[in-house]
Amino acid sequence: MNRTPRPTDLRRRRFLTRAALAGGTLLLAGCDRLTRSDAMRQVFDTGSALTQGVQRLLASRQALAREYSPADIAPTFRANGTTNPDDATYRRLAADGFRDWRLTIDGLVETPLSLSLAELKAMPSRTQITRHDCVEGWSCIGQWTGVVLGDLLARAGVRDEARFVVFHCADRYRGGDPYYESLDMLEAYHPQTLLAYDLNGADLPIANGAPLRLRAERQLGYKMAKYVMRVELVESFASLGRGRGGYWEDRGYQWWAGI
Ligand SMILES: Nc1nc2c(c(=O)[nH]1)N[C@H]1C(S)=C(S)[C@@H](COP(=O)(O)O)O[C@H]1N2
Ligand SMILES: [Mo]
Repeated sequence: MNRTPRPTDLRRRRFLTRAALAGGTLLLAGCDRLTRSDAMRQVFDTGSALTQGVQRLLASRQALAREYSPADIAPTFRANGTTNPDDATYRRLAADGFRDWRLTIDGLVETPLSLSLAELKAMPSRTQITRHDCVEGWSCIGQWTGVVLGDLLARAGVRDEARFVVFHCADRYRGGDPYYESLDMLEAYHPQTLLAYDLNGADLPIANGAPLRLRAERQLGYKMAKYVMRVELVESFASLGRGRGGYWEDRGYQWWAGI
């Protein structure tokens, strides 16, 4: 049934087109965190009337990162950034093979969780062979196994106000500020976003983030927090670190690091 669009419909349609175009352009340019996340939020707020452009934008954010074959795996996976946290608690946990280590999931969740490595390993897992790209200009292919972050979030029950997932790490980069990172909810629920405990079929080495590190396969390396101790659901990251959503973001890197 056809009807003449009301002015509000037209305005809304124009807005959606603009939002989609803005999002699309930014996706290609791979930048501007604020405009981009605002556009995404407004797109969701407008609810059911999604235009084709918006649907295309959403589809590209759901796309899978390329997965490789076992023959492509690098003989040794390069380590970068912190390779051995000197935090006393971390050292004590590592000395004991992380038997007493626990992952905390808290913040804007229905049920805060505290899970041991054994409990994480008992959950359904996913294995993927992907390429890690570091802004410093190197990449490395490795096989990762871990818990799908979305499964953990579902277990904790994410509250409606939550907009970002923050990863708190055990290390202070070069003895300075604590390393942390954050993802938006779309990236957090992406099927290839894992908390990994296994690299190339063996326990994750300390150099690569033992006992648990983030894999967000469509993002640059600095987003993939190693030595994750706590996953916190927040509405805003303004009060964390210097307020830009991550250790390197606080020092000028883009928050949106999609590749
Ligand atoms: N906790 C923590 N996570 C971190 C870093 C770090 O220094 N500390 N470095 C980041 C950077 S820049 C990269 S490229 C990858 C390196 O991961 P890898 O050591 O497994 O290669 O970890 C990221 N996650
Ligand atoms: Mo990096």
